[in-house]
Amino acid sequence: MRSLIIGGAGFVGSYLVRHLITLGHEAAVTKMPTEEADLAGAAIYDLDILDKEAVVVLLDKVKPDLVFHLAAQSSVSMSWRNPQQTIDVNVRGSTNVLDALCSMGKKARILLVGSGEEYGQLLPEEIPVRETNLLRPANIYAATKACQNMIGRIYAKAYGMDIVMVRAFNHIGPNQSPIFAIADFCRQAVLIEAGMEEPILRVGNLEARRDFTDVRDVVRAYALLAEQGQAGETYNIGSGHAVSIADVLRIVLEQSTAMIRVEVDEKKLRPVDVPVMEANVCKVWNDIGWKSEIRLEQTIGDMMEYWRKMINSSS
Ligand code: A2R
Repeated sequence: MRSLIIGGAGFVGSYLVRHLITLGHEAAVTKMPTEEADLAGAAIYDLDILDKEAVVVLLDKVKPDLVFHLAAQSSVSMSWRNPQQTIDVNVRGSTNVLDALCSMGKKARILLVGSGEEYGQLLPEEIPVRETNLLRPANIYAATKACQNMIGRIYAKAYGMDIVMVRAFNHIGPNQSPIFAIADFCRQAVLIEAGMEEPILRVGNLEARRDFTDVRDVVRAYALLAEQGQAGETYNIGSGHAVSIADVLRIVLEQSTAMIRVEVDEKKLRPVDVPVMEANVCKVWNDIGWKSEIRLEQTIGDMMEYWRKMINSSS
């Protein structure tokens, strides 16, 4: 099985590539020309998905059986700061990938990675949210991923393309960028432990409730869906349980060896924050038998260890 992972040098991509290699896939990975990639066993190619011609050339060269499309501007906060770039990469870039696949002689299966953010504001009776729920995206990132999903469905129907779509809820794990809240908490806690920061951990909205899954569970779902998911269908990927950011912070503080005070930083508050996101994960369980397995405490513990290693090795 030859798999192409577009955006494979990112946080999720790096885990996915390693997982696919252990499953025996022949892995080809694309990264941005500016990115570093340390992915032993994979063939690595530079690709900017905004360059449509380059996407066509690459697909023709790799001739994959499976394509995992992960390349994206993946940050909600960045999407507020740079909506144009988010729309370009997540909508125009994804359409370039679909167009190139559509024109490729060989029929490949594609997994399009979307987000639980697509649902946006949920009514109490809609929680946990099912795949058929109305989409009310509440930020630019969410709107672009909803758009990608709609275009994916249209291409699957109109051109008979073999497309499986996912809406991944928040995923976390070692090696995640600290532009994301939980990685930021772990990094701040470890800097405080190391005596490199004053003992104040700065946070944004602690009330929001999110559905967190370990990235290692997420990539297991992607590999299974690519194999067994139904074409033209969308699957929620999450734990099925929302927890408040305050509860996650509590786990971080419990796992830290330092005495830490928490302060709200106005700059970390977002213009619009959806109060609750929780996935209904019955469809993915019924269709492919996947559910998340790694406990939140374990994930946070591994993230703390990751930051201890990073910070100790740089000091
Ligand atoms: O922005 P960079 O240099 O970190 O590169 C990111 C890459 N990327 C692109 N690749 C090709 N052409 C572009 N125009 C382009 N713009 C960005 O996509 C990065 O290597 C990758 C996305 O990885 P992360 O930002 O680490 O996201 P993560 O958490 O791995 O999420 C994977 C997927 C995304 O579609 C998210 O929206 C979704 O899962 O949650």
